[in-house]
Amino acid sequence: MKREIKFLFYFILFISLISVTSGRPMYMKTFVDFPDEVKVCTTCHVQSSGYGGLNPFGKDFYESGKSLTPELMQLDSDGDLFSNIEELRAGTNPGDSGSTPKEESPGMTAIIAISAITLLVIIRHTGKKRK
Ligand SMILES: [Ca+2]
Repeated sequence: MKREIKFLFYFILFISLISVTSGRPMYMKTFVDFPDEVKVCTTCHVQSSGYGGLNPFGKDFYESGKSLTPELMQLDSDGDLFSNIEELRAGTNPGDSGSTPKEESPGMTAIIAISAITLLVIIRHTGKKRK
């Protein structure tokens, strides 16, 4: 009985090591120019374990010869209205329609520009009244 338990322990350890080392880090090199958020298995797979198959981007990536072709970059694999290149640059998942780049807000530059224009209009207007 002890021998069988020992065998089972080593078998499970062996299987665990195989599953850890059978990851596909070579595909991660393809995404070297993009944020770390997309250098994960779920960029192409449904699950991080690799089970569940490929997501829509993973299928398109596979069909494009496992490389980031210009055609693949222009596609919107997950149908969320953002192209794959937009999503990869933003660090969102191009294979998950629930993961999208955030809408850009006007930001401080626009607020400062509007304030400066308003201030100039007020100064000109009050300057004309004094004359
Ligand atoms: Ca998309």
